[in-house]
Amino acid sequence: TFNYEAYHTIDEIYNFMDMLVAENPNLVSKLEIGRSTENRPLYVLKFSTGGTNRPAIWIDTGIHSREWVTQASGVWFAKKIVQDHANNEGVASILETMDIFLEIVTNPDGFAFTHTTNRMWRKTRSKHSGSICVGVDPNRNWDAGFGGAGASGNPCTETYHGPYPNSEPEVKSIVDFVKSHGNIKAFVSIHSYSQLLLYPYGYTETPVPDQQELHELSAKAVAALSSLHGTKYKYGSIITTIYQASGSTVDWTYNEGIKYSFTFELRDTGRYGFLLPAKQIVPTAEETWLALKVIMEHARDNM
Ligand code: 0X9
Ligand code: ZN
Repeated sequence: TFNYEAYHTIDEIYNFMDMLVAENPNLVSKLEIGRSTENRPLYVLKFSTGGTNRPAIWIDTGIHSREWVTQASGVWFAKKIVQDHANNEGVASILETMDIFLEIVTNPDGFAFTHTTNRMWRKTRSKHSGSICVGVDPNRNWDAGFGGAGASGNPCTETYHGPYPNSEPEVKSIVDFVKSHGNIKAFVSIHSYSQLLLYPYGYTETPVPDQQELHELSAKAVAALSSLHGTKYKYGSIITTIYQASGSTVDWTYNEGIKYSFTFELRDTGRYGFLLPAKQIVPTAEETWLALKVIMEHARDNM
């Protein structure tokens, strides 16, 4: 049986996904939306009780590979969805009308590299002519304010935006999936750390048209999160709350028409940072789930 209180390798997580599908074939399926630079499959778990192309929630974890509590939380979310459905509680009611898509290992090459070579690897593992440096920041590679302030054109930096938008197959595969699906109502991209709930924009100070609704929804989500263990979160737009970041995921999804586009920065605030002790995985996932449920229910009730 799977240990949710430990960090796992990519093989262990891929095995977990196959087990979950095998044990719950009427709820869970596994899609391959593309391949990484190093040809690893990009798997997305689909949770669906039926219908065709139902309105959907997207959740991704681990787009920055070193943010290990996020992939670990993604695994816990997958199990939680299955359990809630079996017990007809929690997210079960959402699954009556909506599908959930969950990409746990969104940057598999980077994640493998954090296990084999460099625990602090953030980027993808693509190569670039004219530079010895490897990797693109997959949270600067999206086609929203691409190449603007808050990203770098230098391949040797941690925020290198890449040669052109969607140059990274890990990003392009999601872009293609979102466009071809066409019915995604909420998109949540999960990072660590800093304890923040953020909504667009990151590339411009111009507030989004839905700023007030997103701000109020953030307040509710953060209140739910904090109610469990007292973890304190701040919330607001990316640019006003953390810093300017161009070409980031949720700016693109928002501009694509997905109103409920959010990014989390999970625990902690810097004591352990990316090296969050495994003892904190389950509490982190549990509290985050309460906020996710608020966002999912709001999306369902406002579509
Ligand atoms: O710099 C980032 O990409 C994010 N922080 S992290 O430490 N996880 O790297 C913050 C950027 C704001 N988030 C999004 N725009 N999604
Ligand atoms: Zn990140």
